[in-house]
Amino acid sequence: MEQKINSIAEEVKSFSIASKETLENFRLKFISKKGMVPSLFDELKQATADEKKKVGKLLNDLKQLAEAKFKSAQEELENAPSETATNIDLSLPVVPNKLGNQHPLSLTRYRIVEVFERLGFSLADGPEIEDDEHNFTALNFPLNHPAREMQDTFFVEKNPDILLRTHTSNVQIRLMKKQKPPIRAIMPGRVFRNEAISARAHCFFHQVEGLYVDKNVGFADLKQTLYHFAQEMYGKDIKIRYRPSFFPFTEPSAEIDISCLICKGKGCNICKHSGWVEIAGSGMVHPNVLRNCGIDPEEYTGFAFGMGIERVTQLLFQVNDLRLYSENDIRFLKQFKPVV
Ligand code: 2U9
Repeated sequence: MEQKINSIAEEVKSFSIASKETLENFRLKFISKKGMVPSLFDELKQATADEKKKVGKLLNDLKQLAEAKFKSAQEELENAPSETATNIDLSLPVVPNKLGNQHPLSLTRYRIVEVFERLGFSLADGPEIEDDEHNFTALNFPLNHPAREMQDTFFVEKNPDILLRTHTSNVQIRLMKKQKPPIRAIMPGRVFRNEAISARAHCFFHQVEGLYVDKNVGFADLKQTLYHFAQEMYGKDIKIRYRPSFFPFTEPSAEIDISCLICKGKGCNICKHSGWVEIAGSGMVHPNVLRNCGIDPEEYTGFAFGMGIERVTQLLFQVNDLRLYSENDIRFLKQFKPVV
């Protein structure tokens, strides 16, 4: 029996416990009721008194050895980090989260809105599907104006005409019909023109228009407001000029040019060697338009302006093809930094 106890003691010592599963196997094999150690105690009961004296101590030592090994392995396994945690390689570089990007047109719109909000302009919004009255008639468009033709505007219904608005001026009309001056607001929004798509034209684009109606509003207010806008947008060194123009809804009217940002006015391909690029249109609100909205032109005057957000963005970021704005190509979109 002595030999048997020694050989089981060797087996206990060399038994490798690396997991909860092998710990349980160890318990079953050596210390459970039917395990090797309790069976040796049963055997000992049949031994002679001499033999009991001789191997009793050896057997107790074996029992303590097996139980101590079980206890320490159990504690070690309980305190060990979980298997999944140990499999993580902390030296690997992180996979960066792919953050979205603000669209360049949104970036420009936020910048434009910010400049005018600081001047006390509020934001106004209106429908993209509009009737003839708010898109054309109230704006003093003559009946034979080309914008009223099928090939220039998208008509949803004819007689009475329902169409996709060709400018955000419908919002000014709605505002003036609803609200008494003073009115000082800007209208950003999407507009539609029935045009073949190319690098320089699209069937939809985005505008910011503005309106200031009050007593004693004059052309000097228009000039200074838009000069301030150009400086805020393109820097203090920018030069601005007003060219006489015609729009049915303003009188007098002027196109607004800024000095070319690429060649600083010297002349290049972008400005077609003129040193100037067009950024907006403007004018004093036509008395007929004020009257159409229930505002007395003898009491109130106002200025209005309109600009294409695509155009302002093109000059800010040198985007040379209008189609890029709506193609959703991530390589184009991710070049523009979000405004924080
Ligand atoms: C009301 C009265 C007047 C808005 C104006 C322009 C001149 C203009 C163009 C710029 C480039 C449109 O995006 S674009 O193609 N706009 O030139 N817009 S004055 O005048 C108004 C608007 C509403 C009631």
